[in-house]
Amino acid sequence: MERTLAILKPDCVRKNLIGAVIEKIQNAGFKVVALKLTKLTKETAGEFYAVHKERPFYGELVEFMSSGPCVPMILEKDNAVADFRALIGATDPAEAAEGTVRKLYADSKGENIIHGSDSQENAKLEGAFFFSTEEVVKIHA
Ligand code: 3AN
Repeated sequence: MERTLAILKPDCVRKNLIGAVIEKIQNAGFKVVALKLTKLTKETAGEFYAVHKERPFYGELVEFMSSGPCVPMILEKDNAVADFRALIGATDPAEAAEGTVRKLYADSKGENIIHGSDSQENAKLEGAFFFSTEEVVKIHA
């Protein structure tokens, strides 16, 4: 069983779409094994997106990700990383496939509703960024 780290971004929370997006995720076969509502500071958002530090949109991304509460989750499923990336769609909602979360709900490349880890290695690092070992359930009914 593989795991990935998802974040319902501040635009998702502001638009009252937490339930709708989680329903879609669960209907696609993902089990939620950790979940919280939290708010990143500019410092923690900057740390999370440190790999994008040199990108022109870094400042905007840090501002946005610290602009309101978000919902990080660890999700479990066979082939979780790739299957979740397929479920959320391309970074730019205009390019995202029909029926994907970003196509349905996102406004722009910057405010694109949801994050999904891009590799198993990053899924582990990102999961540990938000959750302690005790916060991840061991057995899921
Ligand atoms: P993804 O989230 O699809 O893996 P990345 O890793 O290329 O996309 O980018 C990380 C985040 O940076 C995206 N989720 C998006 O919020 C933001 N981002 C990416 N490209 C742009 C851009 N051109 N303008 C503004 N924000 C961007």
